[in-house]
Amino acid sequence: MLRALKQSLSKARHGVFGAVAGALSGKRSLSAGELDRLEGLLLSADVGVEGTRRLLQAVRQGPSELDALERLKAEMLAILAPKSDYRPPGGENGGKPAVWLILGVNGSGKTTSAGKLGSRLAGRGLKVMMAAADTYRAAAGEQLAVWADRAGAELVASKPGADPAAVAYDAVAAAQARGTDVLLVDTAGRLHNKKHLQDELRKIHATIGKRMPGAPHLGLLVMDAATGQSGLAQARLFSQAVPVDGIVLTKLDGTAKGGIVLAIAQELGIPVAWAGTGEGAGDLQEFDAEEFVEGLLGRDDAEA
Ligand SMILES: Nc1nc2c(ncn2[C@@H]2O[C@H](COP(=O)(O)OP(=O)(O)OP(=O)(O)O)[C@@H](O)[C@H]2O)c(=O)[nH]1
Ligand SMILES: [Mg+2]
Repeated sequence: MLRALKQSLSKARHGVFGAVAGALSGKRSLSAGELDRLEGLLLSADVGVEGTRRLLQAVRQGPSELDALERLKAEMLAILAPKSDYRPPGGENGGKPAVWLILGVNGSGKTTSAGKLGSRLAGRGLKVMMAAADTYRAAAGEQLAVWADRAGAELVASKPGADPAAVAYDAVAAAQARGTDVLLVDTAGRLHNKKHLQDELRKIHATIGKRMPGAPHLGLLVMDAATGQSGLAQARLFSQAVPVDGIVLTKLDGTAKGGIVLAIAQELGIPVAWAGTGEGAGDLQEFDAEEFVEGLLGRDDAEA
């Protein structure tokens, strides 16, 4: 049986990365024309300029005992490996609650990812609370309530238009009072403009820290895998406002590209912690670099 992450990468494996694998497999060296074509494929897969340059270099000059595809895979792992196996702190690390701030542009999958994370943490026996600090969109709170219910997590609701920093503050107080292990704070991704968004996130971050020094303990940026190169700009925008410790890369099941993971690792050094692979509560995988590279460039076991 295919592992879940690899399975979810089926579209990417059959898309541009399938073309890459086909072009490199079994070859010891590539002609100038083949290298140009590879460059185009990698750029179109969202690997980014720096990542593409690094991969091309490895394909050209990597160890001669490896074929071109093996050299590419090894270099992809070298880009990802220092950033993988990242395990964020859970509520088990002493100070309760662990406060996780969920960030990202609108529609990236924040609320869904908060729900999946809540289910997963609750499944480990942790006491989870979710806070609806997205007060911008009227339906946001209801959507989070459904996820909290599904996860068996407590919910701190809010009214549309309420001050999200105040909601977050109250949620930390409630979590402290109730012995919550992990508090997940869902935020809004769309505001009037970038500065407003950054200012509001800074305020939420600072207000949480006022109630609980040292919190939030984790900033998770939720990013749609199909976002492409503007994902880098998004990550920079959020990082300028608050600390971003890890990325939840969503909708990997829907992308025919997937190279953005390499661009993020290469250019920003932010680890991808989880991958969203569908809309269900269980569709969240811990990111594993080897499984990811196999998922993009490996054989399709199911058809083998
Ligand atoms: N296929 C797939 N769909 C996903 C995944 N994650 C989220 N979605 C879908 O993406 C859409 C947007 O997800 P939300 O969680 O509402 O996104 P959001 O970032 O909270 O959006 P706003 O609150 O409007 O900023 C929903 O239809 C989700 O079901 C995923 O990993 N795979
Ligand atoms: Mg949302």
